[in-house]
Amino acid sequence: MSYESDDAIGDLQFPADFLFGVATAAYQIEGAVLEDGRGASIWDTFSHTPGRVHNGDTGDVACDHYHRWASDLDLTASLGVDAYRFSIAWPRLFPRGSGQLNDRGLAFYDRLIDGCLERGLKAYPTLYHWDLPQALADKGGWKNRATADAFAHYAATVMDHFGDRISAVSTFNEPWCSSILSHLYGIHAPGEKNLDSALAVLHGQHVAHGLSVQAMRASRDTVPLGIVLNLQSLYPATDRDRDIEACRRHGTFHNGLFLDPLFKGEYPAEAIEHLGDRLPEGWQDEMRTIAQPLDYWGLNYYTPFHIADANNSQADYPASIQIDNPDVVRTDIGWEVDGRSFHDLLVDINDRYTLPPCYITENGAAYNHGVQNGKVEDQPRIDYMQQHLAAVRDAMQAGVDVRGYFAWSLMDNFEWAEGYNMRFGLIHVDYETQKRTLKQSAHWYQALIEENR
Ligand code: IFM
Repeated sequence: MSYESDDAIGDLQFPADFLFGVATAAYQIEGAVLEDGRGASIWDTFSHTPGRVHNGDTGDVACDHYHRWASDLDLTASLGVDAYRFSIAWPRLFPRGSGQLNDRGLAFYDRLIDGCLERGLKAYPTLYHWDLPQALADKGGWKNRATADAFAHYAATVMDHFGDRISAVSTFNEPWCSSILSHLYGIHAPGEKNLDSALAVLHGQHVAHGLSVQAMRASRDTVPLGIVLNLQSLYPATDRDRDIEACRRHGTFHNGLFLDPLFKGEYPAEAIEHLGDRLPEGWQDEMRTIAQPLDYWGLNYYTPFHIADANNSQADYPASIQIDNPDVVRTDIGWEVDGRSFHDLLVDINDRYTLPPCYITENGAAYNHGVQNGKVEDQPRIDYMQQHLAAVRDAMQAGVDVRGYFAWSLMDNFEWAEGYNMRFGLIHVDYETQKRTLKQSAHWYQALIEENR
């Protein structure tokens, strides 16, 4: 199914107070991993482990944003966006995750946040975009309750220090990735493949989220707090009953294990029936801590999934598999392009949960166009964004309370296990020279924002 949209910029009208932004994350752009007292994170370890990241790429230098933040913010402001979403590297503030606070780490984010405000950009930091301090990982990481306590302390420190200058704080970015993708599928750091570990990490992160919300509110209760989820838009691969049923189970596992505890204070009953004895002992006592009232939630959205039954009686719940549809448009990373699925997901989640207002905290496409004659002609990215912004607009017309949209990403960057091989930026980065070039899509986004003023 494709989402037919011939919307011109003029048709992409949003309310006057709708927020337009761009997003990045610390390890993907900062580089300078050994500078000013920063400690190591699990992504330093992982990317330096042979065979983990495409081409052996690491975030050691990345976009050198740690040194180029001022000119990068100039470029960000030149797009006309209202807000900049970035993440704070926990190991820059607490090199060992807890204990000694590193003033030089704080000073970097002081410069960055003040730099945003000087340029009229609202600052939207995220606390955890996957760079767990290695020192905490060495003691069990998210499986150790002490990590959740350390995270709450780090969150309170961020709020104490920056709370007077930031517009919102997201606790976690895509906890699905830092639990399931990292501990069950082994694709992201630390690269484990173990369902029990994945469930322990998932629960540990939920607890850390709840504790951090409490700690930040105790520090300052005026800054909006939320969490960013990468929910999946799911379709049965066939109309056979067993695939329809597998698709439902898949949603319970991959979406329900996040939405239900965070917004209802419980895990889905069916997931508990199958997996309850594999959650960490005493999990029941922590559900109230997890389900803190939030001021907003963030949705990161890229692509739909088609799901079939695993046809394997030995498979763990949800015993589902993903099927690739051959006849679809795909981005360079191989992800299906389908704006309709974005609309469907927004409407479906809105119908099934009582949620605070939503921000689209990431949306974008990997296309690897290079610079030719000083230009980057990336029309497919424009088509993608156009289709997905139309989906947001239509979902809002259908009653979903969406308050803003952050394009992923401000600039090409370290795309995790894909290294520098996949480019999601509105701005092209030449990694040899660190030269930035605004792509055609950046100019298009600029014009769209201008049109909406
Ligand atoms: O680059 C990532 C980002 O860090 C988290 N969301 C998905 C993006 C594209 O894979």
